[in-house]
Amino acid sequence: MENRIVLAIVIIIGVAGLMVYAGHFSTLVSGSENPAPVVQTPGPGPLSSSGSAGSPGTGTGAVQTFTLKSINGQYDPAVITVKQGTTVRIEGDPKTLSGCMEVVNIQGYGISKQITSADNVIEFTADKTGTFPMSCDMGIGNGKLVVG
Ligand SMILES: [Cu+2]
Repeated sequence: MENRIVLAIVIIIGVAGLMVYAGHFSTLVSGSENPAPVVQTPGPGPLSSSGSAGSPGTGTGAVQTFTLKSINGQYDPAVITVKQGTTVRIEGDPKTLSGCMEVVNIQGYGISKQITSADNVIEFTADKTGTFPMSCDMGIGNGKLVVG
């Protein structure tokens, strides 16, 4: 009789432990579904020194550089926002973009790039407007390229 009670307690503790573990895990996973709204605003920037001060311009011909890192499987910045026509230069951080995060894909732009310390630059012209998912091959990273 007492053995059964002890067994029941052990099972309850075990199940509770599993639930805590699962809860923790799903928190980690769902946490990556809510990227902090880190937005790099294009802004006039010092790049457009062509004298058209005050006007944001079309962005055509401008180059915008971003350093892309991974923090706990989440891209930083999570959102890259540029104007249409901008030349986007993404310099991947090979230290944090490691493991499967080494490959950066931008859907809709046909970009799939392996970031290494020897070659860490993704460069393209943001000629299509929209929101384009950015992730590793497994869909982790949960980034976005927003072209407006
Ligand atoms: Cu991955």
